[in-house]
Parts: sequence; C-alpha cells; structure tokens
Amino acid sequence: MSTPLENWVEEVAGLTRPERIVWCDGSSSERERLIESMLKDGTLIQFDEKTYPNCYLHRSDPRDVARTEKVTFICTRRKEDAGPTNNWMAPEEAKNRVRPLFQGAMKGRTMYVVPYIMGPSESPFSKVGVEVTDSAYVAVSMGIMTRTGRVALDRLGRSDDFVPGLHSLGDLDPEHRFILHIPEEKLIWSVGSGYGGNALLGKKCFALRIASWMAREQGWMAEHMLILGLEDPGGRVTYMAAAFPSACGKTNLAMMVSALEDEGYHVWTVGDDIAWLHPGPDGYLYAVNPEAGFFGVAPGTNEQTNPNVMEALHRNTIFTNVGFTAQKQPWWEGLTEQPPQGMIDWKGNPWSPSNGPAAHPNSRYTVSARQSPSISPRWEDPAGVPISAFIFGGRRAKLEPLVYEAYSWQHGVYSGATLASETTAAATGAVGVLRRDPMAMLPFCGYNMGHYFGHWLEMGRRLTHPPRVFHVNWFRRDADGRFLWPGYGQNVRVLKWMLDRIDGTAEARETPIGLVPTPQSLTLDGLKLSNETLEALLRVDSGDWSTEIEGVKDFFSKFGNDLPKELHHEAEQVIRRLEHTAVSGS
Ligand code: OXD
Ligand code: MN
Repeated sequence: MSTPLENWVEEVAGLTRPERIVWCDGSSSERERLIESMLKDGTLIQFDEKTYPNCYLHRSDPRDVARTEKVTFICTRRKEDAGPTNNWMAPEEAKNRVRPLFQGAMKGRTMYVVPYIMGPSESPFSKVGVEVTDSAYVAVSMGIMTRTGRVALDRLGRSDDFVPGLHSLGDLDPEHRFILHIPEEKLIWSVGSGYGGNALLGKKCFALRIASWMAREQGWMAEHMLILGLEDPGGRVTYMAAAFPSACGKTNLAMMVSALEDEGYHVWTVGDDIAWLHPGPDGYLYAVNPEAGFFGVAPGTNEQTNPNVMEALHRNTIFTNVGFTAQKQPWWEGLTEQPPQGMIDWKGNPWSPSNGPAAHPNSRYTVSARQSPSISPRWEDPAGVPISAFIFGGRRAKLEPLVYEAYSWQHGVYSGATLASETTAAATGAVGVLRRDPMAMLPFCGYNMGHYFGHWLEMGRRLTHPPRVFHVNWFRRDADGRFLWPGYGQNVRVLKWMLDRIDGTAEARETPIGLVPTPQSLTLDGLKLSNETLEALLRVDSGDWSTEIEGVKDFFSKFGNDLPKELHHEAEQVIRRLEHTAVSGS
C-alpha cells in the first residue's frame, strides 16, 4: 500500500505533469549532481575554486528578487481567522484560481521531491515537511537551509504528519505569482517565484505562517526571532531571542564578535531568523532553531560588520544576485570601500557606477549554519535553550531610545505589538517607509494578529519564568542624519545591560515607555561616545511619544474586538505616564 506521501506526490505529478520525478536523499553525491547540471544550464556560475571552493552565483529573474507580500495569502475558511493584516481568500476559491497555473507547469521539467525536517533531527519539537519543486536551485538551497532527505523520510515513516508544499517556478511572470497558505489543511502552494522567501517553503511559509497556526493550537510559539547565547566572564551562558523586521540586522546580531571579548563577554549563535519556543517543565521557555542554514542579506556585510559570517561564506555557499568580479569572486556594496574594476553586475552586465548597484540591495548568501565559527555548542540541543530575554527592535531614525525594558510581560507584549520600522528591500515595495510590524511578524503570522496577541498574553500566564522583554533601536540618527550608535559588535554593550538587569545589578530610570538605562549602568569604556550623544540615545521625548500613541491607537483600531483588552489598557497606561511626566515636568 502506498504511503500518504506517495499518494500526494502522485496527485501533484498528475497536476503538474513533470518529465521525471527525483526523490532527494540529501546525500553529497546528489548535491554534486544537481550543481553539475545547474552549471551546465547556466542556473549557477562557479566562483574561483581556490578562494571560494564550492561557491556559486545564481542570478534570478530581475523581476523576482524579494518576497512579494501582495500575492501572499492566508486561506482560512472564515475571513476573520486570517485577520485584518493578511491577504485572504477562501481555500476553495484560492485553489480554483491558482490550480490552472500548476496545470502542466512541470512539462519537460524535473520534479524534485524534497523531504525535510524543521528543527534538530533528534528534537521532539521538530516537524517534517515535504517540498515538491521544479527548481534545482530550490532543491539544493533546501539542502543547506534544512535537514533533507533520508533523515526526514525515516522520521516520517508511513505517517501523514507532514506539511506538504507544492512549488513551481511557473513562467516567473509576476502576474502569475501566488503564495498560498491553507493552515486548516497545513498546505502550501507557491507558484511563479524562485526567490528564497517565496520558494524555500520550509522557511517563511512553514516555519512561520503554518507553524504559528499550529503553535496557537498546540500551546507553543513560532517567532521571527534570532537566538543567541551571551557568555559572561564566569562561563555562564544566558540565552536571548530577538525579533527585528527583515533586513534589520538579526543575522549580524546573532553572529556578532563581541566588542567586550577581552572582558569575557562572548556571543554564541543558535539561530538567525526563526525560533520555535516551547514551555518547559521548569516554567522557562525553550527555543530551538528550526533551520540549518542562514539566508542572509549580503550588502553591508564585511569583516567589520560580521567577521563570523565572512569566514563562513568562503566555502559551500550559494550567492544570489551579487556582483561577479574579474577574479571570479563575489562582491556587493559595502564589502570593500572601493568597488573592484571590471565587475559584472547582478543582472549579468558589465558594471559601472552609473548603472546602479553591482549587487541587488536584497542579494543573499545561503550557507550552512555549522560553518560559522560562532555556532553554539547547543545549537542542535534537542531540548532547546532556555530563553531569559526577548528583544524587539526596528529601524527608527527618531523616537525610540537605544534600549528600554518593559515593566511586565503584558507591557512587553504591548511593546512588541506596537513595533514599527522603516521598510527595507527584503520585500518588494517602497523602502524607508514607516510601518507597524508587530513582533516583526506582520508578513509572517498565519492567522488573525489580534488572536496572536492574545496567544502571547496566554503564554505569559502559563510561564512561571517568562523572558524579560526589552526593546532596542540601533538606528537612531542625529539632525545631520548620522547614526548615533556604532552598532554591530558594540551592541554587546546593550546585551550586557540586559544581562545585568536580569541579574538585578543594573540601574534603570522609569520613563513613560519603560525602564531606560541610567548613563552609568551601561558599559561604555573604550567607546568614544560624547555625553550629548549618550543623552540623545537615551532620550524619551514626551511630545514625540504622544504623537506615536495616536498612530498606535489607529493601528489597534484595525483589530476591533479581536484586540485583547490588555493592550488597550497598556496604551492607556503609557498615556497616563506621559501626562504625569508633562505635569511633573520630569
Ligand atoms: C528573510 C526575511 O529572508 O525576513 O529572512 O525576508
Ligand atoms: Mn526573516
């Protein structure tokens, strides 16, 4: 008798009509074969074998370079279950609309069946997915980003407990592109894009959108968060998870080389993008990284901003939409101060400064996590790591101070729910526009975000040791537009302040928005920061915050009765504290 997986593969093959079907076993010989075939048909170009062994360039269709949120749908039977922030179609309507795009879409192509595990192979928290795709680039990238092949089939056995994901490049016409999630069936359909966030279905589609739905049903959390361990001079490691919107520095923070290394503070990487968090028997929240690789933004990455990833990137890496130098090496804006001579740009044309950037602003590297020198010895711990702090952060040129701590879990949920950030190139659309991005999950929450906030509140009630909640902003600027804070490895100073708060040794000042460090409580020695700059970084301006609250109220009103009353209460508390400050003048 065939297995549920075999039945599904037969069904989708009947729809898409591939020339041949290849079941991927995840072996290195299979990877080599696939790469060989992509080098032949031009899907990949090889970099210099001496300096970048096993590294390849992929140039995507220039219309297919980022996530396309406009055509990403949550397809629940009831519209209210998708909520006001998601695009919605009813499941049958969505399937009827998109099925014709899959019909015969794989004619003359190979269909790859990629079984994969999200999460460490031995972890009880891990889950199986199977992606069927007609893109060899996707099949190989899945092999870096997840644990694929035999290991997943062995875990699955004859069970039907897997998330099926059907993917086809289709004709790559943006008008024929859809990314559908049907959470009630745990089903994903993606057509018309080969871009990572749309096409590597284990990542955003499963590990966030479908998993967030499962997590609410099952009492855990699927979050858009990096996970790091901060080791102190005594060798104790404290784990923290941070939610920042796409392309706001999660990878760099997770992989940082600490500026306080000499003082004994070291940062270990557990994950750079997604955390699955489960309450443990001791009342702490335990996090696993469901992924096995990093799909990071290349521009701006260099030896200063992220030396760990630079080391990892020199072998077994796929680069997408970067420049190609005369020495057959990858290049992107910010890699070196001076662009090299004689480069080919991301579209395959000779580059000159007048024809735009050499690398697309959302160009990416795909690399195995284990290649990072910073990888934590516990990154595959089946039980996960206990989380002591949640950190929210966005890009805000004004308003948000460098760091503050929430007064309580409930206030922390409010601070996450009101997170706002200036948009980046990770999704198509205008860059630099302020948008609300609660918990950095706006594009990734697989259900009504009002209910999602309720789930956060509920999780806090279930934990005897909920993480402390902090909010950071590395991106505040002065009147001339210069960043006030140096960022990158110096961010460890802010993590250290959080650690000291957790240990009860750092001072903070009460403000209307939360607990802000006193200047003396931050470890700033060795950093040339003037008193005025520090004061500007820690400033909480009541007038600006009163305006901000109006925006928050507006945003909250979208959710109607689905918004938990606790969040209205927290907004009222901030207003009350702002009014009190205005009256007392403090
Ligand atoms: C990503 C994203 O690629 O958030 O991680 O867009
Ligand atoms: Mn992300």
